[in-house]
Amino acid sequence: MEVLVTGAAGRIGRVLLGGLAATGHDVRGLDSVAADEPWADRLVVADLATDDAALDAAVAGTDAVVHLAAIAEETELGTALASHVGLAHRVLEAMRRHGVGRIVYASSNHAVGFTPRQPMLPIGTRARPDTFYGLGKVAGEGLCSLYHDRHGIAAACLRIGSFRERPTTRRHLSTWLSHGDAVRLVDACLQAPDLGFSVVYGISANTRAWWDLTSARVIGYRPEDDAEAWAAAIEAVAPTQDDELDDRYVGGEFTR
Ligand code: 15L
Repeated sequence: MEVLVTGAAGRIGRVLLGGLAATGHDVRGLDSVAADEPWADRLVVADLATDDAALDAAVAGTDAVVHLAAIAEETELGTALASHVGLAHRVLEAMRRHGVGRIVYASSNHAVGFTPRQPMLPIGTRARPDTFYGLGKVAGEGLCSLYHDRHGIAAACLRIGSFRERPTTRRHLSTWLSHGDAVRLVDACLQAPDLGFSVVYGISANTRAWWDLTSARVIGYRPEDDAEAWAAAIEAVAPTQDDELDDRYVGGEFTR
């Protein structure tokens, strides 16, 4: 498929650009900053927030957009809404103009972060954002739902956990998303024949997972990694007071 990745020079974008290309997709990227990577020639450097011409040129002719571009941390409310809803709106409008029928939207586990920890959290649990960042992601998911219902754009909203090369904290033993599984998850969203509108948790096959991966498996996600391989090393260090506080809610440190 021809795929545009926004935020391609970011932490997740860099992995996806290489990973999706390796699985056979024809991938291009858009970001406001350059990346010194082997695929730099496929990255357009432009400001998604203001550059209509660059956005139109990047979206035209693609089969799907993976929309990652956003500020991936807590900000004040106006900035969060501009980042998580405003940018997504610009992307969805460009997709509508150019007849692009599928979006993969980088949401976050922080959309439900103030949910108390429990053995297995279904995807249908009510939104419980833990920050303005999480609230922006809830609203971004709502925007994808609107464009699905109003314009027929298929959408996968990924409530991404802890995207890291490897897990490093106790919480990561449950929330880790490996680089390889991130590529597998996005690839499944791109290829699912009946995607419709879908919200899924984005984590690896962690033994201690507390987010239910059923909706992700339905669209074809087959995770291969498990944070448990690092459990002994992580648990060899005594838990800190922060670890204990982070245990109360699924959003961990964002709820402190
Ligand atoms: C996120 O959504 C953040 O962007 C990332 O920095 C991590 O904090 C992650 O969630 C997490 O919950 O570990």
